[in-house]
Amino acid sequence: MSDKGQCGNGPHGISRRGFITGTGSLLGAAVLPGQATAAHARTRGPAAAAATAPAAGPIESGARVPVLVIGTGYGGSVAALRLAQAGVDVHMVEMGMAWDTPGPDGNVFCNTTSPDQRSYWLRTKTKQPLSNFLGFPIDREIPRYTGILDAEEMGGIIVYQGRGVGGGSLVNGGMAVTPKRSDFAAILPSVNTEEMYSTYYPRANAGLGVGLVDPAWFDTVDCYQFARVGRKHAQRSGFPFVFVPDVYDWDYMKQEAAGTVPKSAVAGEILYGNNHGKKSLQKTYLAEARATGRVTISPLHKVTSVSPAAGGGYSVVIDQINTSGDTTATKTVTADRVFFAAGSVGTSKLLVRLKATGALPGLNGEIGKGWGDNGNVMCGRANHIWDPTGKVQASIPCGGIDNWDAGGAFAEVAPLPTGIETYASFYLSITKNPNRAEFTYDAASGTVRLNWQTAWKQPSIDMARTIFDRINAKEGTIYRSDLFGTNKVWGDHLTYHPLGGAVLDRATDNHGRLHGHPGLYVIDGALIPGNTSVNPFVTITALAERNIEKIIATDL
Ligand code: FAE
Repeated sequence: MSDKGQCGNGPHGISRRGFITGTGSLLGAAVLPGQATAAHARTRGPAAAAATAPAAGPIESGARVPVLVIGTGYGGSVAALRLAQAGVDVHMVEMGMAWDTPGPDGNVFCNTTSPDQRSYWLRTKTKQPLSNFLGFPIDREIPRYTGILDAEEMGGIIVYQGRGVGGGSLVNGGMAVTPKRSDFAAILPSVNTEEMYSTYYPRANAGLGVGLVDPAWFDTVDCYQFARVGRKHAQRSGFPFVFVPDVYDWDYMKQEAAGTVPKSAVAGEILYGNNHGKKSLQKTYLAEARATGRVTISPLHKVTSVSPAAGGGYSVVIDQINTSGDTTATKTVTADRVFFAAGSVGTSKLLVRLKATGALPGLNGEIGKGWGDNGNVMCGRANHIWDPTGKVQASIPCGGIDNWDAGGAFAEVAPLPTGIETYASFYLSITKNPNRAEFTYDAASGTVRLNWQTAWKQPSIDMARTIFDRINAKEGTIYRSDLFGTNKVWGDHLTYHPLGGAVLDRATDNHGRLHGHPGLYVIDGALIPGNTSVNPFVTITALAERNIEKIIATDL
């Protein structure tokens, strides 16, 4: 692609300077986007080059678009790609940054062990999921910036979410798990399970680039010693250990371990982005969507309102923000159709406020309901000195302990990539926690609240204990109590997997069409009623594939 094609005036007359402003470049005008894109593409391959090719530029006030998608995570990316392939022009609006330009250190993303301004969304101090080590707090001060990971405090729970073009795919562990059929059928009974498993899960897995670790390599490599210890302890207590697929490029990781390419997972990169190796949405669905020439993206733009427009369609109000989070412009555009893909919390907060304030009066009473944390709970175990877990740990988990049927918990054997030997085994459990919370609008403060209570994690703790109490008894080991505070065993204050708030077949019809307002759709994790029994993004993607196919066939 020529320099002009990448950075010159686009079809809508957007200038090079306009593109830099719109994307929230890390270097501002110091590095031209063409240079940065080329350098970045060299390290990430051709698909990445397509993904980072600039779109036409940020949306302009007064524009009219056929389809506007709010958010660029899994649901939004699937919708954009399939609509574009069907010949529809799509504009995506994303509140986070583009994450396509290296910072002064030459990297787009900062490392987990040295968080800087790029790490957190508008915070002056990091809010690390593991807040302590040996009981000491490890959070540090950072400049306030539109960083990549949002630790959103919603009353009784901190909800971690990715912010930027690619949504959660920028920060997550890439664990790409298809649930067991029977579990899916119980969670979403209105959806045809046969169709999901024969068509949409395979389509999602192919689109995401899902692959499995090579078991022979896993058995020998240093960076998965922690996972082999996890497997040994699980099996000795009679629990099945299962390999879990991932979107990380396993061949690349082999080369990292061999020292022949720049390290990412093996260097502990994960929470604040992976500079190499991970097939985030920027490299898969969004790269394909952009390659159609029909999809444009406005980063650092936040949707604040959607309401019926006088002449038909919907009037969408968008705040353009700078990297300090300040609004620099407020734009109003009109869209024939709007897809809510702002993530479970983002979509729920918007819809609850729009219903309560009368902007979308036709929404039904199910809006804001059915929210769950996918039963997330974390814990660590202290191993004996003869069971070291390794100084170098690949940040990408690749296995889990399945006690879902007997004890209601599926636990991923997670890394603790500190760079030193900790003798700790660390786990994120996904449990069958039945508690569900509701978002409500507080008119006095103009904010949306979630009524989740920290105590509602107790069922998750009990279910996780069905695994770890038995392993500790068998191994003669104990829980670590220094990772989430002093004398605190359970990481029960957070979730990585928010789900629900605009549940399928309740707040919407059986394909995500919002009741009461034709042309408005929900297509993200908000559709799923609080739990997927495993890590959720493959299910979010597969459901989006199913719904968008129907919507394209019948509504457009
Ligand atoms: P999501 O990916 O969150 O995208 C929503 C997008 O909308 C974001 O980019 C927002 O910035 C943007 N947005 C929100 N509000 C607005 C607004 N008003 N205007 C404009 N833009 C807006 O939604 N899942 C797995 O399956 N496997 C894993 O290994 C895994 N690990 C995780 C690790 C971490 C640390 C975290 C935080 C999550 C992890 N997840 C994992 C969860 C997964 O990333 C999440 O379920 C999906 O990203 C949700 O997809 P959605 O499309 O619903």
